Amino acid sequence: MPKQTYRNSISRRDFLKIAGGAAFAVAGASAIPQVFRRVLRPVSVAEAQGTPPDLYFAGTDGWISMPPSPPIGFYFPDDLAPPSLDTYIFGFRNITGLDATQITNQKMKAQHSAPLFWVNEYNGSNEFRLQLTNLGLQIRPDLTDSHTVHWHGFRNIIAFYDGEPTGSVSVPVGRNFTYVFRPRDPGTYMYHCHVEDVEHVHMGMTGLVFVRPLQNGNTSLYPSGKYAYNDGDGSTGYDREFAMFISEVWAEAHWCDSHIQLPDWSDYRADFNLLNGRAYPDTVAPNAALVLPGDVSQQSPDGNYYTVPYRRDGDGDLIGPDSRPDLQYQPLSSLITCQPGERVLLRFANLGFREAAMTMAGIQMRVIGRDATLMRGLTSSGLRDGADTSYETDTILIGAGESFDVIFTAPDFSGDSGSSGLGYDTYVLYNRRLTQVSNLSDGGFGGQRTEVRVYPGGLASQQYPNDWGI
Ligand SMILES: [Cu+2]
Repeated sequence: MPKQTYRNSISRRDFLKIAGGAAFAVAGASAIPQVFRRVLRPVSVAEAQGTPPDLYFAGTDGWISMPPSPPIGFYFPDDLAPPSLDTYIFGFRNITGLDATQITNQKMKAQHSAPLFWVNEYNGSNEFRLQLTNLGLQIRPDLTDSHTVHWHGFRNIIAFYDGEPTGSVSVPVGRNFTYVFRPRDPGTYMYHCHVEDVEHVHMGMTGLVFVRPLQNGNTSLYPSGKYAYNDGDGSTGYDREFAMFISEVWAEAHWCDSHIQLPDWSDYRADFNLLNGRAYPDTVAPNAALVLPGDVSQQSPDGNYYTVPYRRDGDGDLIGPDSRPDLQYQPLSSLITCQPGERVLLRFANLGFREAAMTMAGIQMRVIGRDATLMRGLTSSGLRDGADTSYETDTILIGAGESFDVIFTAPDFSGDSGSSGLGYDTYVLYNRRLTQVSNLSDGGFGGQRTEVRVYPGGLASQQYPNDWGI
């Protein structure tokens, strides 16, 4: 679990004594004492550490959209939010391939959850490099916090790249730094900023990352050649994969951060419960992804993407799905699409502060990995080639900081388009802790809930995780 750390420069309490007041947030940058102004140097890709990075992320603040809900005191919707948005966040953005002006434009354009990314298992030469720049917080220039990337559960980290700020470097406002990883253990992980981590994690600097196994590409064990682990027998082979990142929004804390107030974290009470940064029904809204033919800016040398390429405009800003422009900064859908007989991998990770009971109604899931570890016993050889400890269930209990990999086989299509005439069968995936599927709206549904839609056929193969294939 995260632990409290110290601020590296001036605390908010100290700042309030100096600057004295809440009018500051709306007064804007001109009201900032000179000592707090930071001149952003151009932050194009740094060459100082040698090899250019595979991915380049920015840390900043921003605004997102929760589903229509009754007001939560004066905390929600936030009265400072831009039109159609309602919740203040801190977060990351993928700025790979943007020029210096476009990068500077991304201040106050954070997304939630943080960009999903993946890397290939280390094969002796393919180190993975992630550069991070800190654009600062537009709404809170008084908060001169650094940011880091901490890869939670990563086994082979050296302290220099760990991102825990008391034991490694962190990235101050206007600076950048390149993390280098040799990912040796396939599986599903999460990452987050480790500075002021209760706050920065909860505010949105948190996302999912996974490591693809060396076994990938071997079509003799499973026809797709896609695997969750180096299983040796194809048991973790899959046809489609979907990230399911669990996080929460406590409206009071988010309002406090936009209004220069300090939330009391011992009062924690999440109002919205999110999958991939959205609360139901927004979880089943489309992806805002775009794979550009010939776009190699986010591809590894073997042609694999490292992250989902989201739609961007000429300024480098994100563009939401056509039908839901308000989801501009929550680009990843949680809708699961599949065809009968296909094996579907779900990668769950939880960086909310509470346990979730994710339940698939009517379809058995097989847990094939936990905490980036194949569900198989360790033998004296030091390999995970012992007893099969995978198991079938309809519910996984997933605590904060845990990850689960599950595979289910898509059931037969009923052959009945039903009264809805939609042309697919629908199953529900939801958090059985019923307070965590509510977003306070009439009917009591919302929060951590999405759907599995089984189509009789006609889906295209996936180009990226969570791709609908439609
Ligand atoms: Cu941070």
